[in-house]
Amino acid sequence: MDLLLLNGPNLNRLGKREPDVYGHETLEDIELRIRKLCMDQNVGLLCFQSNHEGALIDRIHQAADDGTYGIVFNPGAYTHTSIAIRDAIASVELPVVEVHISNIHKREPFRQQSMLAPVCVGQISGLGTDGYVLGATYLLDKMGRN
Ligand code: CA2
Repeated sequence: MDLLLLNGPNLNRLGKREPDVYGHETLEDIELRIRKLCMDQNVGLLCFQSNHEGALIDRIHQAADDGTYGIVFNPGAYTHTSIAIRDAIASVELPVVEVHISNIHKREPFRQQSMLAPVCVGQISGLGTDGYVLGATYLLDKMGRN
């Protein structure tokens, strides 16, 4: 069984701008870290990033049908706006961990609300890119307990 690392809009630009907010790592660096973590436990990692809401929704649906165990998901700005992504998560049985590099609760008021948190198993926010590692670790542990 695999985990899916899913990233939303603009996260393909990580490491290129705003290092004070999002750090220096690129998305490829993050994917490599999570891939190594999964490999140590003989679990595969699928990675997908899109700047398009519908593509993210299609990928969530695909994960439900292809035997993926769970999703580590940074939805980017769709976190704050997308009822469609919320409905997609609610429409699948998979555990989804919402991850934010920055602490969205310390930022502008429009970032402090997540449309998605109520349908995710949990939210990790403000721990930098380690949040992805912590989210994946949670799912790997949960997988081992099943
Ligand atoms: O803190 C996070 O991880 C966010 O999900 C990042 C999103 C933002 O809209 C959310 O409110 C919080 C933005 C990702 C934009 O990524 C950039 C990467 C490089 C340079 C500028 C932005």
